[in-house]
Amino acid sequence: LKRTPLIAGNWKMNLDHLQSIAFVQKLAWSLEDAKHDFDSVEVAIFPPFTDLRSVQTLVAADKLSLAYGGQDVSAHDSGAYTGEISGQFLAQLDAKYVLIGHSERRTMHGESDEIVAAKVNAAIKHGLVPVICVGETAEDLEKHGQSAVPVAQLKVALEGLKADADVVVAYEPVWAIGSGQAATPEQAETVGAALRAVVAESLSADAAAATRILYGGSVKSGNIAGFMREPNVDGALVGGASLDIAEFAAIVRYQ
Ligand code: G2H
Repeated sequence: LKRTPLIAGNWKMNLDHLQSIAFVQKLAWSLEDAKHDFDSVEVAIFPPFTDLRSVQTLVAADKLSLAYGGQDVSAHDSGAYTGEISGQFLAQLDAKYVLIGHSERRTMHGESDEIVAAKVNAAIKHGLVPVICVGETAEDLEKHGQSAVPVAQLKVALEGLKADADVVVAYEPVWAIGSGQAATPEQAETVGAALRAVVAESLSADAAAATRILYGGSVKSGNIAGFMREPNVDGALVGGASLDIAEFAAIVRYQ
């Protein structure tokens, strides 16, 4: 079964409104100029919530082959949840994906595995594809080895989902995020294979074959090809390097 690789840019709280709209337009032109085949590599961006409406307008007006999504979603549908964004609102903006459980949410906003699982359910309920982020800290790595924590996190995140649930998994070792010190392709492959086994066990063999497992953590144009050669790495979640158009376009065109 062929899995279309996904290269995703997580802007975090970078790029203000003017920068982000110009960025989307220039990225689209750059990929068009390079005759990028969007059927062979899907491209997605995760701008701040406040830019999703503008991105939607631009993508629709110019018929861009660019997917986008939120960087987080509420576990609730609607109601008195000040500051939260419902999956329904994201779906209304034609968002396809949503990041869930990024390590910055887990560590800085106290998101437990259970909260992540509730958000995954909410995303699926509203027709979004959750990009479930998992990964071990340097301390976890030392104490438990590399796969144990991401495997445990993913098991909780997938609990109770249907056998054919459409999810993306992003393996992001916390020690590699924004540090310039990426994991090796071999490390990403080892954990990627372990995560695929969790999808098989928790959902189904078919879901495991279809699910894209991304690597994230200091990905750049110089190291993307090595990751993409691994059978259990189906793309990348790119932070810092997604903020530069030429660099991000080079990552998308890694082949
Ligand atoms: C990990 C990654 C994007 P960076 O957070 O999600 O960021 O590529 O800057 O390490």
